[in-house]
Amino acid sequence: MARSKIALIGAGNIGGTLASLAGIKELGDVVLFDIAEGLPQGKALDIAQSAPIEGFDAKLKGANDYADIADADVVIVTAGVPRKPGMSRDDLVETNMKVMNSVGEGIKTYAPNAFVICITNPLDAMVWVLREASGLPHNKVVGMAGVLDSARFRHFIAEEVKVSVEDVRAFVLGGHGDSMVPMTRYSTVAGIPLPDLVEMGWIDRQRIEEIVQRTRDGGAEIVGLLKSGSAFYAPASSAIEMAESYLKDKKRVLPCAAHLNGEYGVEGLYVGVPVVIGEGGVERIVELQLTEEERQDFAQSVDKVRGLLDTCRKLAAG
Ligand code: A3D
Repeated sequence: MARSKIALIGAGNIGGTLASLAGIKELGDVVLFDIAEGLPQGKALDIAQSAPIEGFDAKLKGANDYADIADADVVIVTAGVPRKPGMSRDDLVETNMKVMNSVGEGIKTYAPNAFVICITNPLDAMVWVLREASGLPHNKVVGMAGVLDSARFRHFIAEEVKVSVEDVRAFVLGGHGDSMVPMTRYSTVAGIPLPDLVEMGWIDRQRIEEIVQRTRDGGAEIVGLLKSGSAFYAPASSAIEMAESYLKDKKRVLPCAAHLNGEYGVEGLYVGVPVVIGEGGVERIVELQLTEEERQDFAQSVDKVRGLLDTCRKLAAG
């Protein structure tokens, strides 16, 4: 049986980490594409040389021509520019929108049957632009953000209550980062919801609020520390978890930026919600009952995404 083919558009910090993880997890053969000449070729060769030590079989190829992504099963997009200290994700709109248009064309021509995961920021708007440019069905184009936001939340909670990260589950809705809506009543430690842990005296409400805020600011905290570029290890792990669920038809329930068609009362936008990812791409959108407070937070988050899309449409109109 032929191996799956994974195309990574953008061979920067996240792209290189994605290639390494895809190899180590033996998800398939990898093509790293970038407009920068030499960069994808160099990273592909370097990672291929880690294979004998890590013990994986995968072909790795660097490319500057979209023809090399032909018939990819999965495409993960990180092409564009990341944030610098002091910048918001929204400051990237103009540059990254142009990049999404060219990447979308490449996917439309060479990999129209792929499952496409967008990581480029500002995520909820860029995944929309990429879908439009590629013309792929909405269920085959999805954005990575919720897995990362919930991983950050899980890490902080696990540290706070001193248990394994494996036993902490978190649930987030809404746009990426600043407008994320953490669903604390559905976030658990070994199945015990956080509000119950408050009752049990493991953590207090104030501390949960602080952790929620640190999670919202999680990307900026790392940008501030790195001083050039943004987070890349956890974002890459997050997208690989989504790709794996598709390739192995695992039907994981993961928070992703998915296209809503009336769910949660939202029409025609990409927003972070829990979805089931399997061989059909986004196979199901999980629609939760929200409390009044959660509904308001979610509506605010959706408004932010809508505002960003309006900016994109204005820019597109010139
Ligand atoms: P970086 O290391 O700069 O890599 C981006 C790569 O894209 C570079 O190698 C560029 O040469 C390449 N590139 C630029 N334009 C094009 C183009 N037209 N076609 C193909 N390649 C191109 O950035 P990174 O890997 O750290 O981050 C990539 C993106 O992910 C940025 O937009 C970040 O803001 C975003 N990001 C998103 C999250 C989310 O959770 C959504 C987290 C972290 C980073």
